[in-house]
Amino acid sequence: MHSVASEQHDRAILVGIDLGGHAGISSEESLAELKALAESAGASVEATVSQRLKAPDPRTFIGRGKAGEVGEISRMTDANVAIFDDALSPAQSRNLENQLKLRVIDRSQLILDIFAQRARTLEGKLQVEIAQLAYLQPRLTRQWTHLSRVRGGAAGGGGGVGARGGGVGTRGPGETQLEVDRRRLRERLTRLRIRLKQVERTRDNQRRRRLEVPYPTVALVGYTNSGKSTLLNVLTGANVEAANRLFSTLDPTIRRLRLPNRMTVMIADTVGFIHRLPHTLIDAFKATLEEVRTADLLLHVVDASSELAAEHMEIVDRVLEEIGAGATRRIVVMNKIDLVDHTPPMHGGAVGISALRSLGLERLLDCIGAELGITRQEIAVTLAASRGDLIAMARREGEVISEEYRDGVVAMRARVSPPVAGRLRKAALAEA
Ligand SMILES: Nc1nc2c(ncn2[C@@H]2O[C@H](COP(=O)(O)OP(=O)(O)OP(=O)(O)O)[C@@H](O)[C@H]2O)c(=O)[nH]1
Ligand SMILES: [Mg+2]
Repeated sequence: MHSVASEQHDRAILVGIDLGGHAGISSEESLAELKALAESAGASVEATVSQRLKAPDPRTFIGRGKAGEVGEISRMTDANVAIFDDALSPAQSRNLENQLKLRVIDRSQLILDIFAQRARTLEGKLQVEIAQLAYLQPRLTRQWTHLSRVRGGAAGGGGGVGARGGGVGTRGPGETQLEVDRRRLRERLTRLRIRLKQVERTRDNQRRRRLEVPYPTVALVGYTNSGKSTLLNVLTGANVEAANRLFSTLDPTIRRLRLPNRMTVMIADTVGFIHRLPHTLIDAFKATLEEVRTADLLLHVVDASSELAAEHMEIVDRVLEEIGAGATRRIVVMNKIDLVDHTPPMHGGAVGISALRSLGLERLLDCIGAELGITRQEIAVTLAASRGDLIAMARREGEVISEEYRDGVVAMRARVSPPVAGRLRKAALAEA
């Protein structure tokens, strides 16, 4: 799939509208975020245009006069792409491209483009391409001739959509170029989805094997750029790229972490969330986000130095709800406290840390231990005395209350995490 804003250095003009009077992130703040997104994609921002409107224009999104102004500015600044902060309808993008004589993309396409640049694993690449094609599907119209241009043919000339000659055996009689493009896109989507299913099955098996190692899992979640990867690195010595740009991390990384209370957990870094995350992306990434959905505990990492911390938290909560992790227990981690001179508001047992300066980490680890400790359960099982491995595991990962050996068996009472309890029960000769 083509990358929309990355091949060469793009010069962008940003366009947003202000509908006025809604809570949450203002249009100005949203445009500032769009600028960070554009720069994260490798474009330079030449100008930003905003218009106050009661409602978007159904034909050109911004008013027609404003569109003329955007065209003027783009010529003056030599911009080659206009990036709109809001979702454009297929017709709006088309009309704008015709009028502005510029490539026109919207926020969703920009985010998809960043994801396309960052995807490293096969699974990530498949997910991104599926999201891009799903986005393109309803936009594939006669005027949208990208696919046909690639093959060097223009889709039907003037007026009607003409059937093209030639290509015997590749298309039926009378099938138009547009229909061919649509069919190809559908077929490619189907192929990609089948391939992704296969890749996911492998990953699922890996996860199941990992879960046989009975460690509770903790997932780092949060707004993009809040410091999740930095925290994973400082806690586990992992080597995940952490950078001051949006969506550094795409593919999940999982590491083992030993807590001060001797509990071992698996901790997973995940993709960041953002204001108006494209839906095709959430859908495509459902499987990757499985790490979040199946976690025993979420660490919601917040950039406490951001003026929009509260709005970001709300957006993260909403996405968690949407992917089915709304009910999972969580610790709110106020990160980057080295940048705030006042203590950030610590509602509901939040923990303040600086991942970069290693501040507050012991307390965070204690909180993780305490939260997961709550889920420890007391079990009484009889094991074959030869299962020294399991007895050692119970001692290592939990608290053994009593052990009694007789006649080649051991009766044990212990307080352990649910996965350890499951393992012990599976191997038990009897349960009290
Ligand atoms: N001052 C300060 N900067 C921090 C702290 N933690 C992280 N950062 C910086 O914040 C930026 C983003 O950090 P990352 O760890 O990449 O953030 P992330 O949440 O993984 O971001 P995505 O993967 O893009 O979602 C980097 O420049 C970090 O150095 C902190 O405690 N204090
Ligand atoms: Mg990251």
